Amino acid sequence: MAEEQATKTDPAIPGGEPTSETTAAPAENAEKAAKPRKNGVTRSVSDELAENMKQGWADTERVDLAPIPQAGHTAERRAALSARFPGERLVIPAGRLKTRSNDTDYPFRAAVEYAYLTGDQSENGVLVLEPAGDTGHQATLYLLPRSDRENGEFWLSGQGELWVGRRTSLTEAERLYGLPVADVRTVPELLRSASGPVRLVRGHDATLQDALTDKVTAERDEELRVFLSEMRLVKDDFEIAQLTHACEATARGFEDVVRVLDRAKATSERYIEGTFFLRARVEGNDIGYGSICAAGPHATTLHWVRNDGQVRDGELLLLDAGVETTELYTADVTRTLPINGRFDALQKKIYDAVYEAQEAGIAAVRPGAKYRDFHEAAQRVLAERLVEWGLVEGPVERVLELGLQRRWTLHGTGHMLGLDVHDCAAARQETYVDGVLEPGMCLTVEPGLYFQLDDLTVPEEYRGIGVRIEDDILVTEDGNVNLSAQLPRTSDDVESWMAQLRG
Ligand SMILES: [Mn+2]
Repeated sequence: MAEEQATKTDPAIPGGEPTSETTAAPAENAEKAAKPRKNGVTRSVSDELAENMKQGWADTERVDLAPIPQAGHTAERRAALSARFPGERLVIPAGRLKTRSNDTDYPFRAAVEYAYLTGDQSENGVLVLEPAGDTGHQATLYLLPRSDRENGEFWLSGQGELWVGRRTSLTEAERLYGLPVADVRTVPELLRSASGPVRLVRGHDATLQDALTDKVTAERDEELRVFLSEMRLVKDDFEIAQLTHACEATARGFEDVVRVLDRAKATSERYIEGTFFLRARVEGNDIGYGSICAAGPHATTLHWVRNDGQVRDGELLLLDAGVETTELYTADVTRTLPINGRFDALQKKIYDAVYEAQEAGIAAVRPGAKYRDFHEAAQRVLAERLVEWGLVEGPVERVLELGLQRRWTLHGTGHMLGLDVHDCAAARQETYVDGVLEPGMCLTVEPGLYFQLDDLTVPEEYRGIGVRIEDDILVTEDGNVNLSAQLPRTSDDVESWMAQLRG
């Protein structure tokens, strides 16, 4: 009933013309708004109220905006993209809100390709590079404009500014992002009527994919996605500063956790998850991935994110967590901590072996080295220890050749890091896994040993112990820098750090 009344009393609300593609976004919004929203209160709108709500609002346009700090970098990234695809129209969407349930949405996170090329993070945004001149492109950013006061959208639509907050105006966005900005509601029609070759980053915006369905091919679109992934293998100065900040904030989050271990013991692993999340939200945008807060045997489950277990003295806590900055770059750090502050003899033996493997891995990170080198260096150390401990029959060369150590090492030793925790995932094998390290690459080195609770091939005392140490390593001109070195790594340093924090 509220729905009917809202649309009847104000026929100008977008959505009255369902055939017009350019009003698709507001139409959805108007539909949403017309439903009872928030507190289950239904709204009926008199003509007098509708008229009243149109007036008496101050002009809040900002003319004092400076470009975002990475505006120069995003321009360079767009130039590199332009040079790779001359004469082709390139469409890079931010993505849309995803429904969580009924009228609530998941927190929005812009597609990394879009954030990387624009520095913007608005839902529904689209970057279009139109061929211009002989080889270049004209880039235009398409965004949802500020809510219309005249047609009531700003207070009657669920995505109106009164509900979700003020958006930047298109003119403000031009100043912020350093490129022309236009109304995103024109994009589907623009793409439908355009001629010439087009490529789209798929998977983020079904409306654009529909609009381009006859013009794009999966193969050509994949080439665009691969290029944008490979572009990000080498980080620029802005990105390195972001990753550095992400690691610093993450280190503070780990300290927070150590300080509340007693409260975690009184509750559950959730206390650790919540504690780290608080740091991530206050210093950054979010956590970069689901925090793994794995106490005791949970440490042997690689992606333990249920985090609902007990935290007990005498066991280890494997904490794998990262703060994501406001510009969406994430750290990815793991420490394995004795919950009572002291490793026992076996825990220390296993921990020290993983530390030694990580040291060997980090030492193999330098420009010109093969990407695979640090993994192989770390695996060799772990295989040596496993043979030494009598858990697998040597010689070490045989173990490595057959991969027998992998029963307990389980995963690769690292991955690229950046806007995605597993960054550059679409890069081709020859540029990533079979590639060579270059200055500006940032990757994790994270060996581990995991003895499952039900592993009958190891002595009982090993079972239920899992250790991983993970740091974020930047390749430099002459070697590497450990961006997460604020956190201790040796077993002795971990113990004294914990003692200090717990006072
Ligand atoms: Mn990792």
